[in-house]
Amino acid sequence: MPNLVYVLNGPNLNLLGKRQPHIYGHETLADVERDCTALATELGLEVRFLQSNWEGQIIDWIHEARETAVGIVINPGAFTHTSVAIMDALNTFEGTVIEVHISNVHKRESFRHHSYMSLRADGIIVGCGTQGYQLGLRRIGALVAAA
Ligand code: DHK
Repeated sequence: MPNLVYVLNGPNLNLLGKRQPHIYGHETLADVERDCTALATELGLEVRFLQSNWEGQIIDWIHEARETAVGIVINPGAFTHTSVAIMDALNTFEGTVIEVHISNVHKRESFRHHSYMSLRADGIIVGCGTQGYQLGLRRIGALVAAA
């Protein structure tokens, strides 16, 4: 049974490709899911790719991942900068957590410079576009292979 990785996406990422493409690019979330699924197969991982605009839903998925997954790749969208509750949920997860941001948040408004997620994340990928998700999967794949 392949090692399961949750790829979690927060608010507004359902509009990827349409939303501020000069910042977030032209790829849709469906494109990202397709690429992650293909890469996961190559790495011997299985991906559960999810998006919600609701904080509680993301927390419930993290709780689900506690029971089943070796890693979480998470782009919490704006919850990155506000959600102690998502950080607390991630702190209950014992596998690898990789935080991804499509844009380089450090080149943007100062309120985007702080991340509650980074207090838990094992790795952080910022400003690599949607490729960041694949980099996150590769990192988890490497850790699983080395274990
Ligand atoms: C996505 C968002 O929706 C923003 O709220 C974050 C992040 C940045 C991203 O770059 O993927 O500030």
